[in-house]
Amino acid sequence: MKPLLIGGEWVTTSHGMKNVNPSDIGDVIDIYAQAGRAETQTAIEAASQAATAWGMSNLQQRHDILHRIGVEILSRKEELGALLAREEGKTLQEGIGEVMRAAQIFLYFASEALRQKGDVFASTRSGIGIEITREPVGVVGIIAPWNFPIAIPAWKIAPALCYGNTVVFKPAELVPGCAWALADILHRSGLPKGVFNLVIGPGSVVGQAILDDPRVNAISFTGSQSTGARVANASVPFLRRIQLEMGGKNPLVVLDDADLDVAVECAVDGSFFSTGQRCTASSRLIVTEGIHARFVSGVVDRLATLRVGHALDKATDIGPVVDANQLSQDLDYIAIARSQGGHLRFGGELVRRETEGHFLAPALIVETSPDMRINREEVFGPVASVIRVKDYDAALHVANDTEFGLSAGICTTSLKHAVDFKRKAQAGMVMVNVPTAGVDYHVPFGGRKASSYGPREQGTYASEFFSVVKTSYTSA
Ligand code: UN1
Repeated sequence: MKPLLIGGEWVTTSHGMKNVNPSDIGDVIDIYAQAGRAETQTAIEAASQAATAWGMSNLQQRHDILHRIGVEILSRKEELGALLAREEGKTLQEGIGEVMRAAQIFLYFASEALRQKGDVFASTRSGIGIEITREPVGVVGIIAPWNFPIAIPAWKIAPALCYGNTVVFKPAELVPGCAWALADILHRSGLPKGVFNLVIGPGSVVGQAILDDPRVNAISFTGSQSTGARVANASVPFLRRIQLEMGGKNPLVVLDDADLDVAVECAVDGSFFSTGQRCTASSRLIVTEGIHARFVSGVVDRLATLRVGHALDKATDIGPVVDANQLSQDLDYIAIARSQGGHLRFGGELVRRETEGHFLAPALIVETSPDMRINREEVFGPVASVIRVKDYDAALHVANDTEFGLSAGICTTSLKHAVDFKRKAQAGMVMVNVPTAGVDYHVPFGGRKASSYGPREQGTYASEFFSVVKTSYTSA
């Protein structure tokens, strides 16, 4: 059984949980010790004890540790990528790509540790100087989702440590393997005891203990809207700092003047790669009349070339759905879309392979309208719907007609429409002729409306969440 990491010690508990491979449900990856409320509180106490010293630690030390972590992750990318693919169901290639991204994030924040800077202002009063500096927030609770088992933890943990905070990390229950591997690397990196703690367990126990604890000064969360609301409600009484990344219902607009190959590739990648299990996935394909027929048959032809199968099989393009619950949610949404008048144009059926896994053929639903549930609620699977519209203005209107606002894409060769869409899309990220999903690691990530709350993640903008500003006035 793999233990928890609390206060710099590996800790076992009496309960363990199986980590099962979604490509082959007979394959148990390992058993992971489950934290209860008491272990979580011990971890928070350890992080709290370690906070002052780590907050004052020198930047060379922080740089060296983050650098060491990044280098080790990178040097083990095949092995960790295979573990990721085995526990989450991403293909091996996608898994290795994600591990490389996690490594790059640690290396990026290793360098950022050396670039902590402030401002100097002249005062309105004579003889006084003003300095603006940034200081750590303290103990940060990190609650991560299952769909990026190493990259999302990395993009929360690396800036937290870079800016001098200590961490209590709760990974998603479905993916303890990558979380444990990451904790093991952090444990051997030279971090002082208690600076990083790993508590694995259910949200109702471990997550709740983090929410309830006033010693947790900030929480960075990625996951569902309903859990995000719980994080927010639990944090208000403490006036705790929060950063929430929740769902998306991201539009990809395809205009008549689009390059057809680019549009098909953007749609297939954005909607179906990583099994569509990305909050940045393009789930609404909004297509103008003149290209609609060519675009739909282009996507269908491309989907027909993709193989759904075991994540570790080199021939696989699309891995399994993460678990039985998610699979039944995906199937329910396909059924709901059909019952509301959508036509299933491709896929949507269970696929049988040699191993028993949650394999679903990517589903393309056409003839849908913006008010249907399939176009309003996040599915989080390999399911995309096509909405036919008259022209660019109608496309823009439909694109923005959603409670979400994470990523919005457009495929067009018109500079006029591209510029207008960049300006008017109500989303945190806009993509022109690139997929809505698959972002760089050195620039801000986040959305608007019901998708996100609080400062952006990633890049230098991460410092807005992971540090607090101090304004000092000095008269000599
Ligand atoms: C990406 O599209 O590269 O949970 C990243 C998610 C997002 C990350 C998407 N927070 O899917």
